[in-house]
Amino acid sequence: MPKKDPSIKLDRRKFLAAAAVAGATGAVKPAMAATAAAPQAQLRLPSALPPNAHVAAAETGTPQMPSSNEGRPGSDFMVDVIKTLDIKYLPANPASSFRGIHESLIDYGKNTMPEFLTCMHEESAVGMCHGYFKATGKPLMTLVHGVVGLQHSTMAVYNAWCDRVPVLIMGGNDLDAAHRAPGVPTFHSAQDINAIVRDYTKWDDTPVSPQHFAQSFVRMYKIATTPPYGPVMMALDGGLQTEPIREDGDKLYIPKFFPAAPPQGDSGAVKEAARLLANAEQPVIVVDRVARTPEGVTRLIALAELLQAPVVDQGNRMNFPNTHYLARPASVIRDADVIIGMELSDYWNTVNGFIDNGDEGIGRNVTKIKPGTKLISISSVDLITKSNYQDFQRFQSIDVSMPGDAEATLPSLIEAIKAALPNDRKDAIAKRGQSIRDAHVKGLAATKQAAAVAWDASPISTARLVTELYAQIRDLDWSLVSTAGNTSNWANRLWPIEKHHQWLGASGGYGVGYGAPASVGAALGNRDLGRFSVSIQSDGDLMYAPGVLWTAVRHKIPLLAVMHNNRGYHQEVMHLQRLASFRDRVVNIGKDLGPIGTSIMNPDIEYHKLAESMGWWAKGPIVDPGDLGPAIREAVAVVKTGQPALVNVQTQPR
Ligand SMILES: Cc1ncc(C[n+]2csc(CCOP(=O)(O)OP(=O)(O)O)c2C)c(N)n1
Ligand SMILES: [Mg+2]
Repeated sequence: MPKKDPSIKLDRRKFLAAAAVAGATGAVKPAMAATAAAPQAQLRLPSALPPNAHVAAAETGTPQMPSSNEGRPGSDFMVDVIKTLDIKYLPANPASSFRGIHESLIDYGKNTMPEFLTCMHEESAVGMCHGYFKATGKPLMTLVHGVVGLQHSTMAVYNAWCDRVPVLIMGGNDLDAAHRAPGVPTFHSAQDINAIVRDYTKWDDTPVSPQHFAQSFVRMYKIATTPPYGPVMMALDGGLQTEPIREDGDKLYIPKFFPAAPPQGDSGAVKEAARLLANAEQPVIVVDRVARTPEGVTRLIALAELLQAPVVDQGNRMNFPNTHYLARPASVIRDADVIIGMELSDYWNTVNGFIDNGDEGIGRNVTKIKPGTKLISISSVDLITKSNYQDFQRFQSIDVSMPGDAEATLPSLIEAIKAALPNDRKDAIAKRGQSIRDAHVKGLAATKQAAAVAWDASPISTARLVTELYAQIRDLDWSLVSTAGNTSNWANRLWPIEKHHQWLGASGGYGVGYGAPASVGAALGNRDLGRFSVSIQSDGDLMYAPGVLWTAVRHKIPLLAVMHNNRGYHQEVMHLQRLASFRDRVVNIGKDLGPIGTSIMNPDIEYHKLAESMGWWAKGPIVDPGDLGPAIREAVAVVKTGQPALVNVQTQPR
């Protein structure tokens, strides 16, 4: 290609700047018209001079156009790279720092694979990616505005990190200080935007050439989707997106992606763990995020049945059917002589109890297990610990510790246990199973009895809320995508949860505001898989970023959201009440039901109207428990037509 005359470029830029000024302010037009109409001598000076290009850019924040539009834009090649990976959607809030790739995605890429979904907050976009992955096992990508958009997204990124969920985040950034536009685009640029999320992402990069982008995009996809999964970050320079590609004789290529095999526990340690488990009198299996896939559930059932050992499911995924006779509550660990913990986010807190406030007001801990109990761990979390954020929890000494992925290690562990099981113990093991079966049946009866307490209360009891809800969805291929707020875990205790997609787990980092966006993201995934999505939506959680309700309607995402509207931040109510009692004081409730700063009432928020205003079918407030079943039935019928529906239910605190 012949080299361009730089003076021509300059003229073109000047022309564009003038055009931008005319378009943005209208201030130049009259002066220009005057120039055209009147001879030089009669030119009257305006009372205020029109802004020059520099001032106009600073005032309007209109970023510069690229130096040339000849040749292939870098961002078109980026789209080619992105399309080699199986990324179906791109939930994002728009921003100029990624306008290059945005334009390429929707025009050159025809807005498919990925399809842009309009979000109203970057936290909602990442939360949607988070929920979508848990429903489908496929990662999504998002684009955020460098600095401010990324700052908005951070809590959701932290939740994904703690929950071990891959999210591909790309942030626009204008790195070149000599060329970026002054004013807003410069406020929104940083030397290293990735630093904002570096402590809670698995990897990040800032590519400086199209080829670098291709390598790094495939690399970030691979890192994010290799267990332990996690969010990854890429800063996308504005110039790299918008400038035409100069190939300099080298042909660009796109590396092929092959998934990596997950890491397994060391074979010697697996044998040692098997020996301990096979010879244990009372082995207990504790699981948290074991089942990355439905296969994980099958493998866990095989392990539990082989050992006839109780399984305590800490519930950050659906790991084990709660209808299985070996499903037991956490209290069973007190009798254990061997405990195997798999993908536990908090091993210390599994075997120790922490009493808030305690005798001295600073917390007290008690052991929950017998002295001498052997502890085994398989966890991939050991492979990605970082220093700053304390999600690794208190240190727990472990007898046999295997950094590795539990689901992937289960087949070799099962084989090793089969080989280690002494023949003369087989009867004792079968007997152990029978006594656990009896305890399971008794436990279920006790749970049902507890659920009946205050059945007719108004506001409505949380047990009744989830029971009425289940009655309306039981015959569908339902998926409980989120339970925001605290409904005393009733859904997981009362609903038969047997399939992997029937319970997607919680936020990971306990950052409130996850429930609404994650449930919309999960519902999107479930929509394409033909499942019926249901969420229990708390009031506090919804109000962090309710704009995601609009996204659900705009993109035709069916979801049944039944509200646990206890008109407050009840978790915080309890913290303050408890601490005030400890200090021999009565907590100040002002004119509300909860301590000052914890109520969401006076006025009560009309969530049904909020949802309606964004196009949802909605009903409420439901105060009489007798009205609940019929209202949910109506909502189910609406969701079956492909729309979201919300039922606003006033509930007991938890
Ligand atoms: C981003 C964020 N802000 C504040 C908190 C502290 N917090 C923990 S639970 C909670 C209450 C949430 O209210 P809601 O979702 O209505 O649930 P409820 O406790 O009422 O069931 C709050 C504010 C948090 N965990 N995350
Ligand atoms: Mg609440």
